[in-house]
Amino acid sequence: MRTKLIGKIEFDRARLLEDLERSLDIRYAEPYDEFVCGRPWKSAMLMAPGGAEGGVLSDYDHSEPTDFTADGERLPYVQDLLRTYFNVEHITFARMISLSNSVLIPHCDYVELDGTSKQRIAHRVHVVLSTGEDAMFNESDSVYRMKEGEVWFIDVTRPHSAGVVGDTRRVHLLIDVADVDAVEKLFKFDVELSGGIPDASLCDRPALGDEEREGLLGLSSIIDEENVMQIMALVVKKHYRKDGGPDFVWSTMNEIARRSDDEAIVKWVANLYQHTNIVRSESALAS
Ligand code: YCP
Ligand code: CO
Repeated sequence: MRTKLIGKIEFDRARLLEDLERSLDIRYAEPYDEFVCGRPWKSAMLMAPGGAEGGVLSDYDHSEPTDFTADGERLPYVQDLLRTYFNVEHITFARMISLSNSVLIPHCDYVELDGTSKQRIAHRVHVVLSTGEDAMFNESDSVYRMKEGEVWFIDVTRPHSAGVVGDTRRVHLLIDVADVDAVEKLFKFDVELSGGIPDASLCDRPALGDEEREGLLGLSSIIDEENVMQIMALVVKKHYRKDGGPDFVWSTMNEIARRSDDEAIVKWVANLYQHTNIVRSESALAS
């Protein structure tokens, strides 16, 4: 499913705020740290097969119907939202994601999955519970904002990244749903699918100036294996605010690496790209 806006949910703000407050006490997992430049990407599993604990790639008994986990039980309003607006029988996983002061490396997901898993989590839906001006999303060369209450399909097979370039605690529900013959069956609200990312959601980004570009490329003189993730963070953050042209992040990182004349850095960047965009295997980063 290509990325698109599905519709909008009206929240009961008082109840939402109560759950957001409660969610501060959850012990989040912090997976995918190799994708993260900044503070951790925090994830709490709220629904899973049999209500069992674990991450998306854990070994679940998929014959069990999806149910709320212990963390899911702690958030009564979020539970209500899921039951009221979704046909929960199609949900495989629902997670609460919290992000602040952090950007993710542009990457593709599902690359590690086989055919059966892809059926179970055929579509990725985001529900925006809490966000701000400094919270953005990137897909290919576009940067856009999902607003509070909006429900989106995200095509995670395309290069994408999330970023919160300030202090906002951005909280989304991430819902993985099984393949169905008609997407309307997934939802219990008025679905009005946009064609692609609506223009109104796109961020207006001025073109990156020549001096800024040279400044970034000049990081080649200081890049080393200890600061390469910080340099990645600078490049990704710049991408959220300025339009640097096609494939800005990876072409800039490759050029910084090339100019550094450091074989180890060139390899490091190439391996990171492989791991995050092409094949996901634990050994890809080790070499
Ligand atoms: C996502 N993909 O795009 C996740 C974040 C890395 C893998 C962490 O939401
Ligand atoms: Co992703």
